[in-house]
Amino acid sequence: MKNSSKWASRSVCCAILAATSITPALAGLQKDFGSLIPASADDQTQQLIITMRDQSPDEMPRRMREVGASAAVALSHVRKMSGNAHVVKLEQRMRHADARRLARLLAADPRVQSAEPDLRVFAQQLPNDPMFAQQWHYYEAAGGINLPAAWDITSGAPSLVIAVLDSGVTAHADLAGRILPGYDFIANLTNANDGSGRDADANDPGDYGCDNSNSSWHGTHVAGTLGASSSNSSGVSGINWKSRLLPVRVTGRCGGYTSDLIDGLRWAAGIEIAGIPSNPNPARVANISLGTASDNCSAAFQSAINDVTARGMVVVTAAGNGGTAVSAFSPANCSGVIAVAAITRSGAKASYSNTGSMVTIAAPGGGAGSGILSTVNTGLTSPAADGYAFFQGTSMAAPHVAGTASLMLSANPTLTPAQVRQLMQSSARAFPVGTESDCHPGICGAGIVNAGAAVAAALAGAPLARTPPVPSTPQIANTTQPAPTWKQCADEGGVCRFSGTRQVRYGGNGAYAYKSASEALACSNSVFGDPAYGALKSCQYAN
Ligand SMILES: [Ca+2]
Ligand SMILES: [Ca+2]
Ligand SMILES: [Ca+2]
Repeated sequence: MKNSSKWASRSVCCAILAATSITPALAGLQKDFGSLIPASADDQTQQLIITMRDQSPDEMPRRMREVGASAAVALSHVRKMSGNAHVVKLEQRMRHADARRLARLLAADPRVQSAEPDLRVFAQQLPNDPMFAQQWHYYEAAGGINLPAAWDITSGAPSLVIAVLDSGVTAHADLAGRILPGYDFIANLTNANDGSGRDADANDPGDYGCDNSNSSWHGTHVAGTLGASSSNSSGVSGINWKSRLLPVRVTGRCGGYTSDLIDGLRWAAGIEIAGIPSNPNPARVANISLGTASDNCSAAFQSAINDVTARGMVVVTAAGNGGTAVSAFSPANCSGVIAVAAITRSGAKASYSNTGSMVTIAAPGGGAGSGILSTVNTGLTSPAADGYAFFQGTSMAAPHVAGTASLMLSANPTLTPAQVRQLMQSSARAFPVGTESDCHPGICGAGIVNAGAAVAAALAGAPLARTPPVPSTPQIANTTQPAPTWKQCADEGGVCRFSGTRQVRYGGNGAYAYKSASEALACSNSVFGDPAYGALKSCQYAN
């Protein structure tokens, strides 16, 4: 058991039809609903359920085609189902979130009573990791986060990135394939404990040797909760099974400096840091299970949080383990963060948890005898063998919330950080009463994070996209020039390869930046600039 007070601180493309008029309200929203997606993805459908106001069965296939044409999508009638609704097929699969946006567009048609995606459902699947049964914090009614219900909707989008600002991550079989190359931002040689200042190796060499302490493997434990290899018949389960983890090393022996944390946070979000190579994998979620006693949020830290939040990053941080007021603990007392208090297995307030009105939400951090089980290393100093251990603390509570945020953004990448926060709070579970130390709103946040309800709310809350900007190259078919067909070539962070010189676009959800290139082009913000939205970005070339 670790000392809980330690802070080591988106075709229907090309189905452009001219036969029917397009109502002005819908103009500009036709075009693309999502990018091409792999056939293996769970969160996709090729069907809608539509109920017409005129429910007579006459010429339903033609009427469905006309409704689709008004929205510039090809709809083919499959069959009438119960309740006077109809199953309608799309030309190709699209993600559930995109299908929901399309359905809302169709529902705006006065001929349509209702339209919704025909979501694919799956048997409730639990991971086969042998230690999952000991991870009460994922599923128990009193102190768990209702995670299996979230997994029914998504276990994570492969293109999403979660930054782990912590002590680095050490090699572990149950994290294999889950970790991106990160960066080590520790400038101070004593803290670094790896013989050098800042470097490209974010592995945790151990943080032993401060007051004779053993190594904590704090970052490895937090990373395992966020995203251990799951349903791999080995070890523990992580909250997110598919999104990638970006280790940003900011604490080591005897902690670390806020200045390194600030630089690391901006870098994680894809902001350039002088002297450091660009981050090719900008994160949408950052977990900061770190902090320090401070009566106010430092101006420099608040500025960094504002910068990364403006880029769509959700910043989750621990409320702190002092058992005192969260207002005296930073960065939990900074504006715009999701500050997480800890509850025990019974759902009671954890004795160590900081509390107060600045807490956003609560999550399991464990208590004596019932900690949070995740990945560690067995080395007392330097890394030795893979291990698993129960830790407790708000450091352990925060990744339950950051992991849930990553699943919400996987289900609906258009959500802003403020929307993630609001949906997470409104879907939270009420604190149990009659524990020895009840939590309640006002001291422990809106409630206990409910991953299943939060991810469902994220999916249902898909906002209708704003009108896409007019692209710099012709997009819509007209009588003289056909629109190009776009071929998917890379996810964000990858390299788009093609033959000859072609137009390449980067973005999603109808918003794209365009470049002309020969042979290959990196699919990243730094090459294309950042389209105003389309958080789940990918690249396609004109075929
Ligand atoms: Ca170093
Ligand atoms: Ca290093
Ligand atoms: Ca596992």
